[in-house]
Amino acid sequence: MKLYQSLMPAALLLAASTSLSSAAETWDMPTAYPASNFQTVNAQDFSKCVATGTNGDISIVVHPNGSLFKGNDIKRAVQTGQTQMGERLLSAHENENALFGTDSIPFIATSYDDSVKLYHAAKPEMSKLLEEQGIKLVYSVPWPPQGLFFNKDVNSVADMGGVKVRSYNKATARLAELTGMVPISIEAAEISQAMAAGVINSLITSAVTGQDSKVWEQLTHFYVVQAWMPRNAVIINKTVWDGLSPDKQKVIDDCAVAAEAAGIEKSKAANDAAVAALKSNGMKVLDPSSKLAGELDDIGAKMAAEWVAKAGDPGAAVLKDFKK
Ligand code: PCA
Repeated sequence: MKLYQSLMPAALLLAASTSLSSAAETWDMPTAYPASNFQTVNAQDFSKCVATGTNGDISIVVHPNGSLFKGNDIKRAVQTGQTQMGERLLSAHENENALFGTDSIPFIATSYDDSVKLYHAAKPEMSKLLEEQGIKLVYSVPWPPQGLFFNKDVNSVADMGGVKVRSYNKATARLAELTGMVPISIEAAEISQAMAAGVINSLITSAVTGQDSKVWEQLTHFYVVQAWMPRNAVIINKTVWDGLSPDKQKVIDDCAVAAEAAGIEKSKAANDAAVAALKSNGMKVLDPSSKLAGELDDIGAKMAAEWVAKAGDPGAAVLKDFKK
């Protein structure tokens, strides 16, 4: 009787602590792009992978299209713990540190293979920067190469003068300046509205974001200039991460590796489908004239030099590693 009595609370305690440590948690994951976009579909697949791997202990709810936080607010929301996770275009934070803009240096990495190589060269330094901000980098997936959308023939930089273009990071804004365009910062979720209202009449983005924005309703030309391949990064609040058991951290790491590989394939397929959609909706999909391509090359070289000057030794080390 005595033994039974003394064992009982321990057993109850154990049961209670077991159910506590395996209590199901629900996390938020805001993103800035539509539910049907390949980045979002990939994030949903990642969420399923984590749910399966943790036997339902961690459910990640993806909130697409800026519905929970606007793109520009997602990184800070993760950093301050307003959300556990989030997906963000890190190059939009190049003003904090040039390293965040590594993927948007013009004409450096314009193929998927090179994008992966550049990412791996930049990742250690970028992860360190993020950790200092209380954020852990989980995975990252490149957008398709960036092109130029207009509502007219553009055969040289002179034809771009005065055009109002949507910018989404420092590189898009700088490219606009150097080509005589007027950059206007607009969230992806608001592009269609801004085009319809005449706030912008040009985009620097992928065929995919052009398709997502039904760009053919206002614009007519897509120039395949392959400027760069910016990346979205899925990030997690470091305190949340540090509070996880090693088993759960491993599930997330494994799902992240799978998401990076699958994301690249989704990005390629989405680009092909988007180019087809632009054409079938009557848009001209064109290579730039040799004059335009040459002028953009010169501007790209200037921007790359500016980036190197800003990024200093860590930036030079990243590019050296990428080129070897
Ligand atoms: N789409 C995103 C980033 C790059 C891209 O292709 C956007 O335009 O916001």
